[in-house]
Amino acid sequence: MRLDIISIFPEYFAPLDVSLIGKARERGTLDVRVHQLRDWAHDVHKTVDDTPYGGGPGMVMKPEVWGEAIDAVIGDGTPRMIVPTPSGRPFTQELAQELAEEPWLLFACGRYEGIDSRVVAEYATRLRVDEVGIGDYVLAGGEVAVLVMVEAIGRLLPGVLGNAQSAVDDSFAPGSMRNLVEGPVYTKPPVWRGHEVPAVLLSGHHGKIARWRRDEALRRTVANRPELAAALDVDALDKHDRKLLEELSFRVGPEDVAN
Ligand code: 6GU
Repeated sequence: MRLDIISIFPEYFAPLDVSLIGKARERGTLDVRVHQLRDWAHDVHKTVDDTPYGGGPGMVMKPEVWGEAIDAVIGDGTPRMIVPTPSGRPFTQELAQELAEEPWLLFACGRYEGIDSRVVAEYATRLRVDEVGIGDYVLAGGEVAVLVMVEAIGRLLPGVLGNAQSAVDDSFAPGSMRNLVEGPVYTKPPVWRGHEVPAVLLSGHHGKIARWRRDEALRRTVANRPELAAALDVDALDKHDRKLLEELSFRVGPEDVAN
């Protein structure tokens, strides 16, 4: 997969040299190219922003600089373009999976109040363009969001994870224990500072271990992600699951209307 990133802070992407993603780059599974947007600004100050039409706070990134940068980076190619912004569609495991199947991605990182909207309008006539956000909070710029997305996408590429099952078991992976987060994990020693590893995990009884793991996943989902638990498919739950949810006084389904 080829990955181009345009930003006024290329230094933000140093972490892509390490760990799984760094190894994938060394092997050639990932071809990451980070570009300095200011290379396409022509005035002495390398200006990339200007005041917003209509007034208001902050600055907006200029379309001409972005246009030249994107044209130079893509040539006559047609990458899928991602514009990180808190107002974008949510980045989910499903979108990560979809993007992992693309041969070429281009990330256009905005700072300040964002990029002049005509840039997306222009490239949407030629490329598939998505504005994407990573959660309901506001970052100072798209760079960290792109690191998040690249890591989520990169680990799904063939051969990037040592153990292919790791991605299959992910909390939000399609078809896993869908809509359940993962439960707790333990390693040696069996007792640490008086805390014991749950005995069932040492029992060697695979059926009981699987059941226990599912129970713990359900408990944690109810505690930490009640909106996911509420959306569980009742028909996909067995008697044991239902009993556990009953014990937790948790009702699957939409919240009752106030009465
Ligand atoms: Cl993609 N960018 C910024 N600046 N803030 C965000 C975001 C992106 N996603 C969530 N918050």
